[in-house]
Amino acid sequence: LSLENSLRRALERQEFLLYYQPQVDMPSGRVIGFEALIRWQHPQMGLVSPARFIPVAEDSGLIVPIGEWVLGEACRQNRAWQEQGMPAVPVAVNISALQFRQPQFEASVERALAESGLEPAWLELELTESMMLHQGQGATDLLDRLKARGVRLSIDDFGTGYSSLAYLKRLPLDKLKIDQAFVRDIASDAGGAAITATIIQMAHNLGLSVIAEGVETEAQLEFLQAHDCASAQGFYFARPMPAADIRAFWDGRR
Ligand code: G
Ligand code: G
Ligand code: MN
Ligand code: NA
Repeated sequence: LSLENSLRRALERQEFLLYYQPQVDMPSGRVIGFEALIRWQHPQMGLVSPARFIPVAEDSGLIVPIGEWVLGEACRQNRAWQEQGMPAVPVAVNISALQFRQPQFEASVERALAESGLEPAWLELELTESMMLHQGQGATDLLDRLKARGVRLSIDDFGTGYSSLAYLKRLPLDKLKIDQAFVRDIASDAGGAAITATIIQMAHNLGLSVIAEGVETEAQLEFLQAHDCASAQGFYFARPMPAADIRAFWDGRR
């Protein structure tokens, strides 16, 4: 059976699950949100990495129903955490370019919110620079409407998209996520450090929040704090983990 065919059946067989990776405030270490990251528990292959199946899902169009499932499940889980008494924070969901271009995308966001009862402010959509590049007025209007609803908008992998920066002032964005490649190079490469510092500064100047991704070491953390980066995500703080482990993680931090 091809990966694509297995993928096709995975939704109905409920083989997907979401892991969640905490995002923390610096220097307090307070949890300020979670990123939802899909995993595929295949009955024979075991846990399949999204790096392997997301490209297949994108090429086959299956990313659309899969992405709709992710939106619904992330909203449902975040609402459930709130009902269990955890402090309300946003859950960030990765959106594929193909999913974003579907006419029903906005309706799928609304459905996820309505079915879960989650307030829009506790949902964050992770978009990419390349998605902004080829989009016209329709996409700007769509983002304006989502923003007016209270949904948060961030740019994932910021700095890798080869796009013009003009969209940053045109679109109603909330946050830039500094790509892990720059963060990884902070200690070893003057270029990585310079780019990271510049993105932080630019975000401040534009009134956007900024988060560093892929933080793994104390040295990276120190650099980020010295450059006023207010939040971070990475193995240094926590790996992505199943929803059931998030409660314990949170309790251990209070
Ligand atoms: O969590 P991990 O490092 O395995 O993720 C690998 C890649 O898969 C990352 O680029 C991440 O953005 C992407 N990814 C993870 N979950 C989702 C998802 O729900 N939807 C989409 N479109 N991409 C995802
Ligand atoms: O493309 P996106 O930024 O959504 O990808 C997130 C991916 O980064 C996930 O696969 C997640 O598992 C991975 N990730 C998260 N934190 C770290 C980290 O500290 N180091 C590395 N190498 N990968 C990380
Ligand atoms: Mn992401
Ligand atoms: Na990223």
